[in-house]
Amino acid sequence: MFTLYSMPSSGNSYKVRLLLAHLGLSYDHVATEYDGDNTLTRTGDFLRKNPTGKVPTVEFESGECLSESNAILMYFGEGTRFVPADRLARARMYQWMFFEQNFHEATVAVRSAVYIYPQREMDRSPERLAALLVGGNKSLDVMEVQLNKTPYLTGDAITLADLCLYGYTHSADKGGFDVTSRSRSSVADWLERVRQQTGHVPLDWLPV
Ligand SMILES: N[C@@H](CCC(=O)N[C@@H](CS)C(=O)NCC(=O)O)C(=O)O
Repeated sequence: MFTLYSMPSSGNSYKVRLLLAHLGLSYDHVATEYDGDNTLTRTGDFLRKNPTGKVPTVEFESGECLSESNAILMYFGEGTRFVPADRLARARMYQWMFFEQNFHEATVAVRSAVYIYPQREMDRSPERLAALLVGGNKSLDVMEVQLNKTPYLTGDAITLADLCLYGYTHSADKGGFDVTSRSRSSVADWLERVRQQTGHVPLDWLPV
Protein backbone atom coordinates (compact mmCIF):
# COMPACT_ATOMS: atom_id res chain seq x y z
CA MET A 1 0.00 0.00 0.00
CA PHE A 2 1.35 3.45 -0.89
CA THR A 3 0.36 6.83 0.50
CA LEU A 4 -0.82 9.77 -1.61
CA TYR A 5 -0.44 13.24 -0.12
CA SER A 6 -2.87 15.45 -2.01
CA MET A 7 -4.83 18.68 -1.78
CA PRO A 8 -8.59 18.11 -2.21
CA SER A 9 -9.11 21.52 -3.88
CA SER A 10 -6.16 21.24 -6.29
CA GLY A 11 -6.27 20.17 -9.93
CA ASN A 12 -2.69 18.86 -9.83
CA SER A 13 -3.70 16.51 -7.02
CA TYR A 14 -7.04 15.71 -8.66
CA LYS A 15 -5.32 14.45 -11.84
CA VAL A 16 -3.60 11.77 -9.77
CA ARG A 17 -6.74 10.86 -7.77
CA LEU A 18 -8.63 10.61 -11.08
CA LEU A 19 -6.13 8.20 -12.66
CA LEU A 20 -5.92 6.07 -9.50
CA ALA A 21 -9.74 5.86 -9.42
CA HIS A 22 -9.81 4.76 -13.07
CA LEU A 23 -7.22 2.10 -12.28
CA GLY A 24 -9.07 0.98 -9.14
CA LEU A 25 -5.93 1.17 -7.01
CA SER A 26 -6.15 1.28 -3.20
CA TYR A 27 -3.96 3.61 -1.20
CA ASP A 28 -3.80 5.64 1.97
CA HIS A 29 -4.73 9.25 1.43
CA VAL A 30 -3.38 12.18 3.43
CA ALA A 31 -5.24 15.40 2.66
CA THR A 32 -3.69 18.84 3.04
CA GLU A 33 -4.99 22.35 2.40
CA TYR A 34 -3.35 25.75 2.99
CA ASP A 35 -3.31 26.47 6.73
CA GLY A 36 -0.65 29.16 7.22
CA ASP A 37 2.39 27.96 9.15
CA ASN A 38 0.55 24.72 10.01
CA THR A 39 0.34 23.65 6.36
CA LEU A 40 1.55 20.05 6.14
CA THR A 41 3.73 20.82 3.11
CA ARG A 42 5.83 23.26 5.23
CA THR A 43 6.78 20.68 7.87
CA GLY A 44 10.26 19.21 8.07
CA ASP A 45 8.82 15.70 7.84
CA PHE A 46 7.05 16.48 4.55
CA LEU A 47 10.01 18.42 3.11
CA ARG A 48 12.11 15.29 3.58
CA LYS A 49 9.61 13.47 1.34
CA ASN A 50 9.45 16.28 -1.24
CA PRO A 51 11.88 19.20 -0.86
CA THR A 52 9.71 21.39 -3.15
CA GLY A 53 7.02 21.29 -0.44
CA LYS A 54 4.29 20.51 -2.96
CA VAL A 55 1.58 17.94 -3.45
CA PRO A 56 0.73 15.58 -5.02
CA THR A 57 3.48 13.41 -3.56
CA VAL A 58 3.48 9.63 -3.35
CA GLU A 59 5.29 7.71 -0.63
CA PHE A 60 5.83 4.06 -1.39
CA GLU A 61 6.03 1.36 1.29
CA SER A 62 9.81 1.29 0.81
CA GLY A 63 9.96 4.94 1.90
CA GLU A 64 10.81 6.11 -1.64
CA CYS A 65 8.85 9.19 -2.72
CA LEU A 66 7.71 10.54 -6.09
CA SER A 67 6.44 14.05 -6.82
CA GLU A 68 5.27 16.16 -9.80
CA SER A 69 1.75 15.22 -10.84
CA ASN A 70 2.65 14.29 -14.40
CA ALA A 71 5.55 12.06 -13.32
CA ILE A 72 3.14 10.31 -10.95
CA LEU A 73 0.63 9.89 -13.81
CA MET A 74 3.38 8.31 -15.92
CA TYR A 75 4.44 5.98 -13.12
CA PHE A 76 0.96 4.56 -12.50
CA GLY A 77 -0.23 4.90 -16.11
CA GLU A 78 2.55 2.84 -17.68
CA GLY A 79 1.22 -0.40 -19.18
CA THR A 80 -2.44 0.71 -18.96
CA ARG A 81 -4.90 1.84 -21.64
CA PHE A 82 -4.01 5.45 -20.82
CA VAL A 83 -0.54 5.23 -22.40
CA PRO A 84 -0.39 4.55 -26.16
CA ALA A 85 1.86 1.76 -27.39
CA ASP A 86 2.68 3.69 -30.57
CA ARG A 87 5.84 5.77 -30.11
CA LEU A 88 4.59 8.91 -31.86
CA ALA A 89 1.21 8.79 -30.11
CA ARG A 90 3.05 8.43 -26.80
CA ALA A 91 5.27 11.39 -27.64
CA ARG A 92 2.16 13.44 -28.48
CA MET A 93 0.76 12.53 -25.09
CA TYR A 94 3.97 13.86 -23.49
CA GLN A 95 3.69 16.96 -25.68
CA TRP A 96 0.27 17.77 -24.20
CA MET A 97 1.46 16.99 -20.67
CA PHE A 98 4.42 19.39 -21.04
CA PHE A 99 2.07 21.95 -22.57
CA GLU A 100 -0.15 21.55 -19.53
CA GLN A 101 2.66 22.41 -17.09
CA ASN A 102 4.28 25.12 -19.22
CA PHE A 103 1.29 27.01 -20.58
CA HIS A 104 -2.06 25.82 -19.28
CA GLU A 105 -1.34 25.29 -15.58
CA ALA A 106 0.73 28.48 -15.46
CA THR A 107 -2.24 30.54 -16.64
CA VAL A 108 -5.62 28.77 -16.31
CA ALA A 109 -4.81 27.15 -12.95
CA VAL A 110 -2.93 30.15 -11.58
CA ARG A 111 -5.77 32.58 -12.41
CA SER A 112 -8.24 30.30 -10.61
CA ALA A 113 -5.88 29.95 -7.62
CA VAL A 114 -5.52 33.72 -7.39
CA TYR A 115 -9.30 33.98 -6.87
CA ILE A 116 -9.78 30.85 -4.72
CA TYR A 117 -6.97 31.06 -2.16
CA PRO A 118 -6.94 34.12 0.16
CA GLN A 119 -3.12 33.99 0.44
CA ARG A 120 -2.88 34.65 -3.34
CA GLU A 121 -4.65 37.99 -2.93
CA MET A 122 -1.41 39.89 -3.63
CA ASP A 123 -1.51 38.46 -7.17
CA ARG A 124 -4.91 40.04 -7.91
CA SER A 125 -3.52 43.18 -9.57
CA PRO A 126 -5.37 44.18 -12.78
CA GLU A 127 -2.14 43.79 -14.81
CA ARG A 128 -1.45 40.27 -13.51
CA LEU A 129 -5.07 39.15 -13.97
CA ALA A 130 -5.13 40.56 -17.51
CA ALA A 131 -1.90 38.77 -18.46
CA LEU A 132 -3.20 35.48 -17.01
CA LEU A 133 -6.46 35.91 -18.92
CA VAL A 134 -4.64 36.36 -22.22
CA GLY A 135 -2.35 33.37 -21.57
CA GLY A 136 -5.19 31.14 -20.35
CA ASN A 137 -7.42 31.94 -23.30
CA LYS A 138 -4.55 31.18 -25.66
CA SER A 139 -4.02 27.78 -23.98
CA LEU A 140 -7.72 26.92 -24.17
CA ASP A 141 -7.81 27.99 -27.83
CA VAL A 142 -4.90 25.66 -28.58
CA MET A 143 -6.93 22.82 -27.07
CA GLU A 144 -10.05 23.89 -29.00
CA VAL A 145 -8.17 23.68 -32.32
CA GLN A 146 -6.94 20.14 -31.55
CA LEU A 147 -10.26 18.90 -30.16
CA ASN A 148 -12.02 20.19 -33.24
CA LYS A 149 -9.97 17.61 -35.15
CA THR A 150 -9.84 14.63 -32.75
CA PRO A 151 -12.11 13.43 -29.92
CA TYR A 152 -9.19 13.24 -27.48
CA LEU A 153 -6.01 15.30 -27.35
CA THR A 154 -3.76 12.73 -28.97
CA GLY A 155 -6.32 11.14 -31.30
CA ASP A 156 -9.17 8.66 -31.06
CA ALA A 157 -8.39 7.22 -27.63
CA ILE A 158 -8.21 8.74 -24.16
CA THR A 159 -4.68 9.01 -22.71
CA LEU A 160 -3.00 10.46 -19.64
CA ALA A 161 -2.93 13.79 -21.49
CA ASP A 162 -6.73 13.99 -21.30
CA LEU A 163 -6.85 13.19 -17.57
CA CYS A 164 -4.00 15.65 -17.02
CA LEU A 165 -5.65 18.54 -18.87
CA TYR A 166 -9.11 17.75 -17.52
CA GLY A 167 -7.76 18.62 -14.05
CA TYR A 168 -7.79 22.39 -14.49
CA THR A 169 -9.88 22.76 -17.66
CA HIS A 170 -13.09 21.43 -16.10
CA SER A 171 -12.94 24.14 -13.44
CA ALA A 172 -11.52 26.92 -15.63
CA ASP A 173 -14.63 29.04 -15.01
CA LYS A 174 -13.28 29.65 -11.48
CA GLY A 175 -10.55 31.71 -13.14
CA GLY A 176 -12.99 33.56 -15.38
CA PHE A 177 -12.52 31.38 -18.49
CA ASP A 178 -15.36 30.22 -20.72
CA VAL A 179 -15.26 26.49 -21.48
CA THR A 180 -18.93 26.13 -22.35
CA SER A 181 -20.30 25.25 -25.76
CA ARG A 182 -20.97 28.97 -26.31
CA SER A 183 -17.37 29.77 -27.09
CA ARG A 184 -15.38 26.52 -27.07
CA SER A 185 -17.72 23.77 -28.19
CA SER A 186 -14.98 21.22 -28.88
CA VAL A 187 -13.47 21.68 -25.41
CA ALA A 188 -16.96 21.49 -23.88
CA ASP A 189 -17.75 18.24 -25.77
CA TRP A 190 -14.37 16.78 -24.75
CA LEU A 191 -14.99 17.64 -21.08
CA GLU A 192 -18.25 15.70 -21.29
CA ARG A 193 -16.51 12.79 -23.06
CA VAL A 194 -13.91 12.55 -20.28
CA ARG A 195 -16.65 12.83 -17.61
CA GLN A 196 -18.62 9.99 -19.22
CA GLN A 197 -15.71 7.52 -18.94
CA THR A 198 -16.45 4.55 -16.68
CA GLY A 199 -14.52 5.09 -13.46
CA HIS A 200 -14.60 8.89 -13.61
CA VAL A 201 -14.69 10.70 -10.26
CA PRO A 202 -15.23 14.41 -9.58
CA LEU A 203 -12.77 16.83 -7.96
CA ASP A 204 -14.32 16.48 -4.53
CA TRP A 205 -14.16 12.67 -4.53
CA LEU A 206 -11.67 11.30 -2.01
CA PRO A 207 -10.82 7.66 -1.32
CA VAL A 208 -12.34 6.27 1.90
N1 LIG B 1 4.28 21.10 -10.84
C1 LIG B 1 3.73 20.57 -9.63
C2 LIG B 1 2.91 21.64 -8.93
C3 LIG B 1 2.46 21.21 -7.55
C4 LIG B 1 1.80 22.33 -6.79
O1 LIG B 1 1.98 23.53 -7.09
N2 LIG B 1 1.06 21.97 -5.76
C5 LIG B 1 0.40 22.94 -4.91
C6 LIG B 1 -1.11 22.70 -4.97
S1 LIG B 1 -1.69 22.88 -6.63
C7 LIG B 1 0.87 22.76 -3.49
O2 LIG B 1 1.31 21.70 -3.12
N3 LIG B 1 0.80 23.79 -2.65
C8 LIG B 1 1.15 23.66 -1.27
C9 LIG B 1 2.21 24.61 -0.83
O3 LIG B 1 2.68 25.40 -1.69
O4 LIG B 1 2.54 24.58 0.34
C10 LIG B 1 2.89 19.34 -9.94
O5 LIG B 1 2.38 19.23 -11.07
O6 LIG B 1 2.76 18.45 -9.09
